Amino acid sequence: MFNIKEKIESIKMTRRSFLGWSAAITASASIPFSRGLTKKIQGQAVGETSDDADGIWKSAACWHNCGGRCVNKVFVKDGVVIRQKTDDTHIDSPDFPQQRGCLRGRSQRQQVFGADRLKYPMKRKNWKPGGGKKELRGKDQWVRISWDEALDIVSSEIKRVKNNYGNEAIWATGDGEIDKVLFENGGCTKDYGTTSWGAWMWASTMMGVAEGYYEVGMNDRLDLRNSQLIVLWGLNPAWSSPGSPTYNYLQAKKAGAKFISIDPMYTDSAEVFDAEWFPIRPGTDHALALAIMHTLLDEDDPKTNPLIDWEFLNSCTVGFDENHMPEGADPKDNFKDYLLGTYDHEPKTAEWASEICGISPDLIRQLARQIGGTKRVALLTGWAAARINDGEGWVQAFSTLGFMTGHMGRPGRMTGVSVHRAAGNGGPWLIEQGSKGYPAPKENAVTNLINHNEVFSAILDGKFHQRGEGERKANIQFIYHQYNATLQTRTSINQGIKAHREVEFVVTNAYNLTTNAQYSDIVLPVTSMWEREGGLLDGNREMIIVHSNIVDPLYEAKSDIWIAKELMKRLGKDPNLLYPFNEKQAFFNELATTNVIMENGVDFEPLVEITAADIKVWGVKGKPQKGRVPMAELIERGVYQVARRPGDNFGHIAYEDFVNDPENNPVDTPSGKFEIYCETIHEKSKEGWSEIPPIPKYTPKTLGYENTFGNWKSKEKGKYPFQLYNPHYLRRSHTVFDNIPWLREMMPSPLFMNATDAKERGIKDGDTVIIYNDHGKTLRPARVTQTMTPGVLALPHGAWPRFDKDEKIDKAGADNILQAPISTGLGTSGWNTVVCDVKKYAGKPLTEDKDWEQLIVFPEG
Ligand SMILES: Nc1nc2c(c(=O)[nH]1)N[C@H]1C(S)=C(S)[C@@H](COP(=O)(O)OP(=O)(O)OC[C@H]3O[C@@H](n4cnc5c(=O)[nH]c(N)nc54)[C@H](O)[C@@H]3O)O[C@H]1N2
Ligand SMILES: Nc1nc2c(c(=O)[nH]1)N[C@H]1C(S)=C(S)[C@@H](COP(=O)(O)OP(=O)(O)OC[C@H]3O[C@@H](n4cnc5c(=O)[nH]c(N)nc54)[C@H](O)[C@@H]3O)O[C@H]1N2
Ligand code: SF4
Ligand SMILES: [Mo]
Repeated sequence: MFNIKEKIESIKMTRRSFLGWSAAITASASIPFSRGLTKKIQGQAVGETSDDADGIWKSAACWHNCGGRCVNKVFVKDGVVIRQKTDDTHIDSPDFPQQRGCLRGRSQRQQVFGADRLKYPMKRKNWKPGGGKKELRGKDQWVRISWDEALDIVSSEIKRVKNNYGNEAIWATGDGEIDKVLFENGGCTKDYGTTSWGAWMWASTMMGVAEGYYEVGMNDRLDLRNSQLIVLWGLNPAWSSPGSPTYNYLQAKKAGAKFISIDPMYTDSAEVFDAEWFPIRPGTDHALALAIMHTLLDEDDPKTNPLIDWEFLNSCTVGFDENHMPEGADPKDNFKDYLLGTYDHEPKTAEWASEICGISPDLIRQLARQIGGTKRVALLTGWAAARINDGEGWVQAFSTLGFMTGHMGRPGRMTGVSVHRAAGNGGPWLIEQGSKGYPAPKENAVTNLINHNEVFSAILDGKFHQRGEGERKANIQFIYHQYNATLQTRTSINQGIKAHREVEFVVTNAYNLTTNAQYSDIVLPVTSMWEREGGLLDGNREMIIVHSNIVDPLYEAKSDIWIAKELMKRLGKDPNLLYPFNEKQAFFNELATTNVIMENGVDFEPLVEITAADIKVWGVKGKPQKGRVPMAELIERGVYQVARRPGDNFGHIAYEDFVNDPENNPVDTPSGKFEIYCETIHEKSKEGWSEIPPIPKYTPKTLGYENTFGNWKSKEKGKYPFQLYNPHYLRRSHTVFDNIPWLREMMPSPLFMNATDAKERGIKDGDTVIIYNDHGKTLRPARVTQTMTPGVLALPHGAWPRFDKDEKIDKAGADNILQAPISTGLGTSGWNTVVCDVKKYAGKPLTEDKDWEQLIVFPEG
């Protein structure tokens, strides 16, 4: 059998060389590392270093939901990975940048070959059908069992729970192969939410703008260089879009753009781009946007001081003033009169907003003048500012600011979401990823769909709100966790743990002892992507990664597909219904059906050239085909990237056709225009949790800034005087990588807090603090800094909780310890709206995360 100890010992990259490498990364705030070295690396062809003549470089998957997508290669010798590198497949240039990995990708080996990999199927010692000491979940001992025993238990539990309580009693979290099995077996309860998007998920498309994932709402990266002013409104690409985006923004900087950052934290991106920083309170952007627009209205003079694009408003939008209202709407409900306070007697002035958002009235007016008075502006936001309770109005207000200033549909001018792995580079994908060709799964016969905020209360209270219908009963007795970290990433962790101790059965497919796995009865060890056949991962619009098998499956790990097939058999179904061919054939199918754009910028052609010999060598079914790159060459390179140059046919100006001729190119709304007055949002919100007005009227956000006061009028602070939010953190991809000691050493995951706030509470940099509210308590070392907005705490997203003995205090700073399980609006995930308090911890100070014991179940013997 595979000997992990030997393998780890033979890994040549030392911890020290890794830290040196990653320190360079963070010091330069994630600008792809030392691009000057490229030429040197270039001279060194694949597998050609003197001491490694018999090894081979392979393209290794980095498959996480990490905000980037990069080329990662590993040097494999005698089945052992001894070195990693990143993109050296072509000479780097600003127009045609390499796709360089970050510190997490670079430490992937520490995950795949970590001492904490799960090795065998395991059972909780006290588990019995029906639950067996359910309160011991998370504390019980683990017993090694065989795959046969494990799969027999899982399948018989599926049958038992289905017979006793019906299919609704089975809840499969995330999206994965197990869904398909359960759908074949009568269905299961599912959950949903706005996860990444916050309020951008639905409110955006309802009013006619893009939601942000496919980035068609932004111009492409070469056009970004035409912007004179780039506003990063809640955006920190250096942390949350690692890979090439920061480099792309830097080209705009070099071309002369000024940067502004509106953010509770002075971010690494703000530093790299030398941005003017407007420190804002989380969840108050809506008020700021209204005040900017009020200032524009107040100061605009079409002749002497044009700040508003009236023509854009007239031709492309409805709802701005009483003369441009959609049919059936009350003219008094127009946006302009709301801004001016005509009917509510509350003009949305800079003074009004300042009290809420914390930015001085003069600075708000300055901001308005810069945005309205600069010709070519990119108004870019992330999803973070909308991952708040009652966030829909912010999405509407931000978009309306773009409409008012006409920064849309023209070179160097754009307003929209610029986030995740395609940040700073808008436009349709230039490569269409192929399909594995598996049959479509059966439709789920169970219609129960639980909002993320209610997943655990549904278990504990036996009911939930089915959107569009009302209250439904729930009786969940079986949780199947696959490919997600639900117990950590949806809502209140403490409530989640209670719920996990309530049901009769919990099973998790995992490769580490994740939080989901810790609270399970059965854990099935899965392979990582490095141990599978290989496949494709799309990156940004210009490139696609082809990754290969790196090593054989470790220990007794099996793929999720293998598990799904075995469960099908045990449930009396034919696995071929779901998987009529093997994983190698699936990889081949994906390659064969991937298409790439042609020079004309319109048509697509097959990417991969396949010969009869390739098909024979692979032992798969298929036909030879012409394509742009021979199959073997593509697999060796591990990436295909469309070369770009200014003036090529691959550029993108978002909404250009609509803005040029709105009548003939309507957007997808009832009016065919961008809807400042949006009846759809209003109507849909009635099916959800709280009513949203058709225009973006400011209301205090549930658990937002206003809730830090006991009395808003007298400005007396309340029980929980701080706001807290969760930046996505470079040490992790959500919960993934949090177990890696190297990364723990690099980035300590502190609580970021303002220096004046800290001083008032006697907290010094590095002190252990306790952060608490009604939902939980958590500890962290404080990072005391002037680069945080006063009154605001930033707790990095994704740490795995680790509790003290009596399970009262989490020591790891797991963000959802502090989250309230509530839904607002259309069912938005409101993670960045939390109120809490913080004080110096009176107990034993924390040791550094890097020194914590790893969660190893069966040490190598
Ligand atoms: N408080 C708070 N909560 C948040 C956020 C926040 O900002 N604050 N952000 C939210 C956002 S934007 C998102 S996208 C979500 C992410 O929420 P999740 O998707 O739940 O988080 P991940 O940590 O990415 O979970 C992926 C899990 O899948 C496992 N895994 C990886 N590969 C495989 C595989 O091949 N098979 C199996 N079986 N498992 C595999 C990993 O080990 C990991 O446990 O979190 C959300 N939650
Ligand atoms: N390193 C790393 N990168 C990631 C991820 C990860 O887990 N780790 N996750 C990826 C995923 S799935 C997603 S969805 C994206 C999310 O990416 P984003 O939505 O961009 O989220 P964040 O990176 O949390 O926040 C971006 C910036 O917004 C600021 N911010 C937070 N709240 C507010 C607010 O209310 N107002 C304003 N103005 N600013 C605010 C934060 O300080 C931060 O600088 O990140 C992706 N990138
Ligand atoms: S940004 Fe993502 S894909 Fe790229 S190296 Fe880092 S973790 Fe891997
Ligand atoms: Mo996300």
